[in-house]
Amino acid sequence: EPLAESEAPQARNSALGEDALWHILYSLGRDNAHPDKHKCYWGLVLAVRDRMLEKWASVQRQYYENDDKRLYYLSLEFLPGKFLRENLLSLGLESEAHTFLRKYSFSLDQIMDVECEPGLGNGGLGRLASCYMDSMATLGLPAFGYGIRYSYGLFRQEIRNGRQVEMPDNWLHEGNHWLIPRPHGLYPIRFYGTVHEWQDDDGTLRHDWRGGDIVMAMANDMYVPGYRNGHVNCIRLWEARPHKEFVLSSFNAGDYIGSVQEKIKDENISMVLYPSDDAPEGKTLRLKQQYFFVAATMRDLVRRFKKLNKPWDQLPEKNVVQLNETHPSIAIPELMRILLDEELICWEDSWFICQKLFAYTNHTILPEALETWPVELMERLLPRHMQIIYEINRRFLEDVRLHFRDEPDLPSRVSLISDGPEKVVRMSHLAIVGSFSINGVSALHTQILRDRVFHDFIRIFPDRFNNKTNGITPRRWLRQCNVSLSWLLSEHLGCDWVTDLDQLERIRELADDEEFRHDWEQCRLTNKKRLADHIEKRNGITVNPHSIFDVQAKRFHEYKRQLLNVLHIISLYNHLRKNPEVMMQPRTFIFGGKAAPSYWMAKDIIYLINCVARRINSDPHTRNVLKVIFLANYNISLSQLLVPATDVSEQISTAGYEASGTGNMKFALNGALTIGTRDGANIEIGERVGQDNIYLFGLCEQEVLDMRNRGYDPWELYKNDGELREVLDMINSDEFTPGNPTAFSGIFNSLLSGGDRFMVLADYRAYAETHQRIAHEFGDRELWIRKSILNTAGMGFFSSDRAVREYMDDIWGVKPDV
Ligand code: 26W
Repeated sequence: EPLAESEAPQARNSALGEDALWHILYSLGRDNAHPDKHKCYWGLVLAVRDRMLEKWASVQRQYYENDDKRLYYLSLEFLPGKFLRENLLSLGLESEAHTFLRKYSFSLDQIMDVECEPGLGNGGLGRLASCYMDSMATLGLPAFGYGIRYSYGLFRQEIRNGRQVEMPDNWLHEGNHWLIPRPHGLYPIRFYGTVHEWQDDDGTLRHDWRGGDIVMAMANDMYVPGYRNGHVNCIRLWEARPHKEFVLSSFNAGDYIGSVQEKIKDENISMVLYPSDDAPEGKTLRLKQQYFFVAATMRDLVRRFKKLNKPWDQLPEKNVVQLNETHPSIAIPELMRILLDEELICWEDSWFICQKLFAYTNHTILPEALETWPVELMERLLPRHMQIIYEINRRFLEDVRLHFRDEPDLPSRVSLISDGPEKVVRMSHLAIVGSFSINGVSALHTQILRDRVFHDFIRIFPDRFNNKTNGITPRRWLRQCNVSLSWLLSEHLGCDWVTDLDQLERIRELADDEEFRHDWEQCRLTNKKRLADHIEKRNGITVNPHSIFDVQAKRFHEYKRQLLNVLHIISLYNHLRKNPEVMMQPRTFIFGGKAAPSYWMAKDIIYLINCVARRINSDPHTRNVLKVIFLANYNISLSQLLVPATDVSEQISTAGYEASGTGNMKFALNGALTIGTRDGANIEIGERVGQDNIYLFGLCEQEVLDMRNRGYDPWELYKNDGELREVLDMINSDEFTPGNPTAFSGIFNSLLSGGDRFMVLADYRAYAETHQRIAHEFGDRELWIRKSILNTAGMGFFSSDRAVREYMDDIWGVKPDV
């Protein structure tokens, strides 16, 4: 244990292990005489949880006593990863846990195998939410995460015959003691129904939303301890339950079994996470999920505020709501409905409160990912909200017409409702109009929002837009996942870097120290061997831990260009076959990631990688220098294994498309060198680690636009670049799928006749040349390790502690309460 255990006295005096044994018997009802690893795991969980709950309860009391302003972080996705190790670390209980486990001859690693990981998110956006929750607790902020307790998280990915197969992720099948259900005080949530108008005594028109279906929202709480500061926050995940009175209606209707079944369907709302992170599915169930969790959350917020007995105009002084993407933006009309219809506050005051309460983060500029909902659906499911949205829009457009008299087209461009063949509500416009802050997630991304995506709104609300470059938590993404490097860092820096990542700057000078470089390389090798063992076990393939570990791990999407990576691998393979005598730097290319189940092109790319891998890995001519590995079911746990073992991190999206990226930060923080485009946060990583220590290549965002405007013809590149043509022709033949020459014609066509929307071929040559440089420089061990150290040294800025502090100071106005 390189880091000091918490000095703070534990409220619980008994040893952790004693408590674990106690829980095995009295909470789990199992014999605790000779606990196996499952019992040890569950016992430990409960013992750790006790300690967390004590702190949580006192922190909640403190929030009321100090009348703190509260932050509500609303997100349809969270990806916390496994809890046990993280919570032990944060609470300073690691060595106590080791002592307990040693008695029964288990290691913490073995015990962690028992835990399953909550996959309550798709990728970047959900993981960011979890990193931020960690930082908020570590900074001691009065913060509350809110989301959905999906019964099934993101599908488990299996690879069968080279193709992705989706399996259900029944993560709760054994129960989960990290999650505490709160079956008392459920909230009723309404859907459908009608709006009744009436006049009150002084003639004001009032609205009442009545009838329809009621679904109950039950809280499940997940706890987030700060790092050794005694602070514990909570993420409240809503679960749908049938209304308790349903039996009565079925009785009246006569069809008992039928009505019960009907009502059980209500639970479907929180059944499963939508597995798409590109194009939203315009499905009723998805909108129901959004409204369900938002309505329950706003109930919680209003309930807590009412306890304070303060006038309504102080709601935004005591609360702030951060919307993670537009997914929870129905919160804006929902709060309007509560204020107007239930609290009988006038429109102007209600709107004033709303606009001071909400802040919105945008995470994507892909036009197909911008959320819209058909007016017709919204009118049926949420009739009162649709009325309110129309009224928000009417007043907003009136204002726009007044201020921009000479721009008659502007109102229709910024309207919350778009007139197409089908009228839809543009959720991003709703979020912008209803929020006091709108932020992008990297400098480039925010600039693109200003210049292109939300250009009209910049002129209407110039002060609302701001940048908050993403960050990652150093607790999970260095201290926890890279124990050997953490030891080395703490040996030279002390332990403070864990909560003050700028301290890493101080290892810059050690890059010149030969002994330090040696130790650095040993740490990296240990991690690479661990990954090699895993690959051997999972894929049955032996990889050389001294080869370059080149990793691309992220969701599969055309814009992320896993294709560019495979095209290059195939050309390396061709080169090797043609020149069997040349010496080549041994390389291991590793892929991980899931494709949305309905995204056929992305699934074809996974198939291509697996076919290429099969071919290359079994070719005796190239076996010792080139390996291609696809690791199935990429998730947080697998990421924690990959990140510390990576030499080269692939961040090669078409410039302008990756809002930020956060994987890029994890790899660089652990000493990987990035090969990347000038996209998202890659640009800022380059500025921090130094241009000599990153491999940026290819078209920049402006060049992508220019080239497209000039008329980009991928066939030209096909004709002129023989090496590239050979690779493409192989894909368009049965080379990798013997007997089936059309397996990849979809891919081939998208790159050529389809116009190559993501400019894969345009960047190919620059990419291949950059890889050549990398292979060369990797061979110079002193040079490479130096660069690796300088990457870690420069990454302090990308701590989520920094990011959260910026949100706190510039947007939220909340203060630490520790
Ligand atoms: C409604 C369908 C849908 C679902 C999720 C559309 C879009 C999304 C997310 C915005 C996708 C996402 O995770 N975006 C990623 O967010 C990260 C955190 O800010 C960024 O680092 C990534 O660049 C961005 O792709």
